[in-house]
Amino acid sequence: MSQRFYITTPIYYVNGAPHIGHAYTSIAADVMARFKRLDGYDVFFVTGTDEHGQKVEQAARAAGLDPQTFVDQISADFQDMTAKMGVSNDDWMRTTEARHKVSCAELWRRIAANGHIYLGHYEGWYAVRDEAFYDESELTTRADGTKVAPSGAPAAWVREPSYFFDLSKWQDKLLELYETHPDFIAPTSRRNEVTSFVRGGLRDLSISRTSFTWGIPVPDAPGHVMYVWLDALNNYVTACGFPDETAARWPFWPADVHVVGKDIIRFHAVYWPAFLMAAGLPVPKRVTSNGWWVVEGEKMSKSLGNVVEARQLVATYGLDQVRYFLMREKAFGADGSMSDQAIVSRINVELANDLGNLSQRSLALIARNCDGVLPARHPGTGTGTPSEDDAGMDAVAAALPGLVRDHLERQGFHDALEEVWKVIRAANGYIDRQAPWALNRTDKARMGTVLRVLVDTLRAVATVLQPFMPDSMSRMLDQLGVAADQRQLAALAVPLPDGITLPAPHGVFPRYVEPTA
Ligand code: ME8
Repeated sequence: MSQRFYITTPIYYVNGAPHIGHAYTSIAADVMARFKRLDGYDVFFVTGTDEHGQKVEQAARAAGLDPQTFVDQISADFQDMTAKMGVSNDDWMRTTEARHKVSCAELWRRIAANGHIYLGHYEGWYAVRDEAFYDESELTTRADGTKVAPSGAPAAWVREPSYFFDLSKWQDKLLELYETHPDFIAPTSRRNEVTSFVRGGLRDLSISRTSFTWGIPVPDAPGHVMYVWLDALNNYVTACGFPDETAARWPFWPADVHVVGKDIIRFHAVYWPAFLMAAGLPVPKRVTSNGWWVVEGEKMSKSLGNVVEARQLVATYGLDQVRYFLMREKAFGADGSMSDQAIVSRINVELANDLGNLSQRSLALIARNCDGVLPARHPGTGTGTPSEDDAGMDAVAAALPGLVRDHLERQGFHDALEEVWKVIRAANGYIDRQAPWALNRTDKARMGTVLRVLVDTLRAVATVLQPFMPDSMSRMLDQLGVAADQRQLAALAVPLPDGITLPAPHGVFPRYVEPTA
């Protein structure tokens, strides 16, 4: 039986419309999920929406809608965006679903039964925008006297009866987890940040609210709804069928990777494993955090009017082009800035020129000079015999899947693409040196061998690029004569049959030309 792999994205707040930041995290998780499927894993990939809490309740009120109607609309919009980004999720989790309410009530009961919940009174600072509690020491005071969290969210003083989780008792266990599982938090900078936060001491956490009602009721405690982060984090086990441990998907827990933005690492790497340990459940294997996208150097904000809508970007540049840009332009954990100029340059230089032209040039020569029949490598001695240059090209292509796998294991999307482009650049060097167009007149056997080396290289390239650009690579593999059931990484070990007829080639990546007004 194949190995299992469970990957998640954050579930997104439905207080506003989706934008490119949400799309980015989901596409990154999608590339991982698709790569694992290609590598023979049994994959479970979950994304969805986070629909409870004060922030969502306030947004519904501002829209003049009852919360359920409001969240239904926005969740549907997120789901539409997710599908339009080519995200191949296996489930769509919504925290207002009945299955999730059952799961949360059971998680609460288990944590309580193990003695980790007590009733008290919360008095302190709360930022609704972050749905987070803050210490006075973390806040700054504006000229008008308002307090703001490090994220810039305004904080208000709240005072209400509340249930508490004994987070303060979990410091040693959490530090032991980080110590014994060095890959639990990535990248390293976030790991250090979380470790020092936990070393600094933890306070018990308020996990119920009584001042509003839009949440999951605390079992046997009228008036209390669960803290939205306890509810939200638990979506990851709900999706596996919790609390039904005979559910088909239960064996996927614990998750292999939670992909999250750097803003929410603390919730995933501190609160979440503590809740799970308190409930007697296994903790996830890895929490990996992506950096921030800004637009032409500016933070995206409604007031600046520079919020990039993912579907709009796709309408302008094409889906695979946008997916490629997002994965290529910056390292996953780092921040990066997007601009039209940067996108057009990636499309025209790397996709249209480096890869598109290479494939078009190679395939057009086969169409023209070989009647569209895939040439065999020349078997014996003589003019077509493989050269050192061929062997070098083959070796570079053969090493590619392993290199890409190693980088993706650490969410090194941009390094993986750099490895692919090294091979593409090497192949462009090879075709220029070998000049198969000239060989057509002087040495047909040698031309056949060279074109075959190029097709085999392009096949390796297109195979490993499928998770990044599924549609375009599917078309490229069609043109290379790779059967639909021969597109897994393992299939690269089996050579393409000699003598098959290739379809007429057509360009996969057009250059982007600014539309004339
Ligand atoms: O935090 N650049 O939901 P959320 C990159 N509901 N990524 C960005 C981004 C940007 N500019 N803006 C947003 C929540 N993101 C909670 C999560 S999980 C149990 C609950 C991405 O709608 C990034 O991954 O605020 C970030 O963590 C996520 O969107 C936050 O989405």
